[in-house]
Amino acid sequence: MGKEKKSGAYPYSSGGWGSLKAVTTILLQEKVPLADSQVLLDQNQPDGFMCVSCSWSKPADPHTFEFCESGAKATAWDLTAKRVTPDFFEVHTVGELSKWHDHDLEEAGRLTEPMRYDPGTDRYVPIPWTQAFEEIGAELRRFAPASVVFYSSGRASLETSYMLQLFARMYGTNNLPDSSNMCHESSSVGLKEAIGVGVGTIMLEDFEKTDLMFFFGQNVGTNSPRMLHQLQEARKRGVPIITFNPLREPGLISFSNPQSPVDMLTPHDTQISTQYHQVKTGGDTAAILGICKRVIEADDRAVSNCEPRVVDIDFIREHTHGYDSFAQYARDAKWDDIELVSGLSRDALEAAANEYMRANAVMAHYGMGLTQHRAGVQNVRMLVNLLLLRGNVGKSGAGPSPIRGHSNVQGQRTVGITEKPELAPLDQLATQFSFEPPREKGMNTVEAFEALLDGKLNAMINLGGNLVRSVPDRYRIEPAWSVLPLTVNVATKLNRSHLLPGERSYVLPCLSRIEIDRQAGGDQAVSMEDSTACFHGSRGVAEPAAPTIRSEPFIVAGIAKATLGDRSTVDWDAWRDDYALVRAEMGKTWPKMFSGFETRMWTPGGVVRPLPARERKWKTKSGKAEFMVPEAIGEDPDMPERVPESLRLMTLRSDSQFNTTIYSLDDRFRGVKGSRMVVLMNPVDMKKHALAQGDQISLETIADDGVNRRVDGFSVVPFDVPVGCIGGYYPECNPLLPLWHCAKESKVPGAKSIPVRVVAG
Ligand SMILES: Nc1nc2c(c(=O)[nH]1)N[C@H]1C(S)=C(S)[C@@H](COP(=O)(O)OP(=O)(O)OC[C@H]3O[C@@H](n4cnc5c(=O)[nH]c(N)nc54)[C@H](O)[C@@H]3O)O[C@H]1N2
Ligand SMILES: Nc1nc2c(c(=O)[nH]1)N[C@H]1C(S)=C(S)[C@@H](COP(=O)(O)OP(=O)(O)OC[C@H]3O[C@@H](n4cnc5c(=O)[nH]c(N)nc54)[C@H](O)[C@@H]3O)O[C@H]1N2
Ligand SMILES: [Mo]
Repeated sequence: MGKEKKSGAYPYSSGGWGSLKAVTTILLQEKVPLADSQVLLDQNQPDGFMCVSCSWSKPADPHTFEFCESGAKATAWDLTAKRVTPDFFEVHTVGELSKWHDHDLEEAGRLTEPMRYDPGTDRYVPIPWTQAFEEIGAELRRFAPASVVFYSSGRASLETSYMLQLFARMYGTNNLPDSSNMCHESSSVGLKEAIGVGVGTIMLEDFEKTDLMFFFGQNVGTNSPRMLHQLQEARKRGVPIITFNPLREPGLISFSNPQSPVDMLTPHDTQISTQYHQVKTGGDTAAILGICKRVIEADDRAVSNCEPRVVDIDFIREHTHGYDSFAQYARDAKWDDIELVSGLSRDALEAAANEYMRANAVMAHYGMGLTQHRAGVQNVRMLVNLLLLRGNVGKSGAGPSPIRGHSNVQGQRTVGITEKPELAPLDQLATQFSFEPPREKGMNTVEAFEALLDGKLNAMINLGGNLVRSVPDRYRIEPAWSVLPLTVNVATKLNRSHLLPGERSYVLPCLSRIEIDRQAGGDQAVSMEDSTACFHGSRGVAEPAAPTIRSEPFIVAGIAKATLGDRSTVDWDAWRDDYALVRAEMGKTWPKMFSGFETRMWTPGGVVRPLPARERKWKTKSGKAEFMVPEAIGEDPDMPERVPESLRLMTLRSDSQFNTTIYSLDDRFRGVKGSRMVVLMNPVDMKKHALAQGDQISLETIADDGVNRRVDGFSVVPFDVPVGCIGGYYPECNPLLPLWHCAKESKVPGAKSIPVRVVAG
């Protein structure tokens, strides 16, 4: 493991010299002035700003350089010296910009002024802020609230999100989808059912106490690299890490810490994963079942031999429900089925189980490899089954650990961004603000786009995001989006979604969190929640990209006031000027979480959010932690196993992108250069399809809904990926992903298992 060179794979560990070079390259590419590059030193420091990239936890005692390559790239992207001013739009019509590559659109620089689309000239033209608010307010008043969707993309602060949800509800709708609907909603649903909280229970200190970690479908080296610090520390203590991933991701194999001179100068990288299992995409439920089966059968033997139990029977009796049926299901499961679906041998799974049985405190980290499947919720529940067997929830050093995506995606939900009325404190909001909130369920992201396709939407108000790229079924979505009566995009950079203007379209430039937020009430700070359910304050340090840019709270308050007028009891202007007033209201809505937050938000290491499951209090239906019996281990109802040429396409992120933001066309870790239009394929599948490296192919979705989904222009790259599974990039592959191919319970699109076939290029 570690250094061997695989076909097409990056031969070096993640971090290290390559990482430093990549940071320097992007600082130069974005022409970030030297003074601003110093800003990196403030990243994730107790008094500085929280990184805009991932949501990984911020330690109380941070490293001097508490940033990583991905965070540095995201920061440089925001601090760029390039600007998209009104002059830019005078030169370029929307029709012309539509032909630009996604990378070039964002690379053009930071948006500086509010703009409205002018169909006469096919250009965006500048418009004063107050006029933009008035016009948007007047439009919104015309529409039925149920036909308007308020999307948030996961970066906006707790304060902005609280304001947005209140505005939407005062306006009359629970249509508050967010990026987690495409991301960890399978966790929000699955963990809530299983342990009574929809978030992970581990904290940073658990890394010091754990004695085994699982990693399922999360690419730590690229997507949450600061976490490598904790992994490395744990590995130094000899803690094993068992990884399940179809690809051998360099960041999960070994790591050299670019901030540790010893690591940089010695040839010995730390090995990260001690076992690496290349599970088939969609094979996780089967793989975990195999591990559980081994544990339960070992326990059965212990019982008959009067030896100490292997499962934590006291915990199971006192704290769980449904063990017997699950145990019986696991005993009855056939190894042949488990091996076929997981693509892993019984020996391999038993080796993982043996390690698990030796460990007293086990964490299970996971990401999109589990959640973005038709059976995404089941995958999550299955992982909890495994943890429950040996009491690995609500114990130090142990617990489920969904690694969240966007830097405040978890927090947005905490403060009421949800389409599910039962998850929002509606009665409290009703009394606190003297209004009657809507009680009917709103739309999540997939439902919102179904409504869009059905012609039922009048407006999309987007707080960040680039939905025409990030949602499934792009070729069906785009025409529907471009005839919407109203789109409002609050954004830092120009993106594809702005270039399909409907009847009326506004692009409103907002500050990045990195920038100083000056309001009438003084410089403002905001707050967010990380992946381990801790809240942190964040204060911008860089000069704003332009004086005409406004903060997100300013923009939300402006639209809310213009839309609601006298209907609202909120003094939106006062909130706009002083965010402490918003935090005070959050404290009234959720006293346990946010009372005294104004000072507590600066607690080093963050304010710990109270989670009953951490204390083994289970807010579930039965009042206990729930075992689950899977419906089927052959996971995917859309996967036509009968079609011999079918392949499972997983859509991946490279190290040079943040979701739809493409920093460059390279994927350094996977050794792909200069193009993202590639298909990573096992040489066995290449042979079966008579393909050679570099051959041009198209992919076509296998579905019987009468829609032809096809993307052309891929080139084939031989890769160490399980037979029958192929990899492509997100968002380029999104036209292949049907909107309905999503998890039943969470509606998370099945982006890691799209049934496709190869067609001639
Ligand atoms: N630099 C950077 N950082 C990011 C982001 C970014 O785009 N760039 N995005 C942010 C966001 S919003 C999110 S949600 C997170 C995403 O971070 P991750 O959760 O890591 O998501 P992905 O990169 O989509 O895929 C994760 C891994 O799943 C594996 N995989 C695919 N299918 C399966 C499967 O069926 N089973 C298993 N076990 N593994 C599978 C893939 O090989 C890949 O290594 O990262 C966040 N951080
Ligand atoms: N096929 C496939 N599809 C996927 C995924 C996948 O793995 N495969 N992953 C899914 C996941 S996990 C997610 S989270 C979604 C993400 O999808 P989206 O929510 O659409 O998110 P982004 O691509 O992060 O949005 C990028 C835009 O956000 C704006 N922006 C950046 N910073 C800020 C800010 O501070 N404030 C505001 N207001 N705007 C800002 C910029 O203008 C930028 O162009 O995509 C999902 N789609
Ligand atoms: Mo995400």
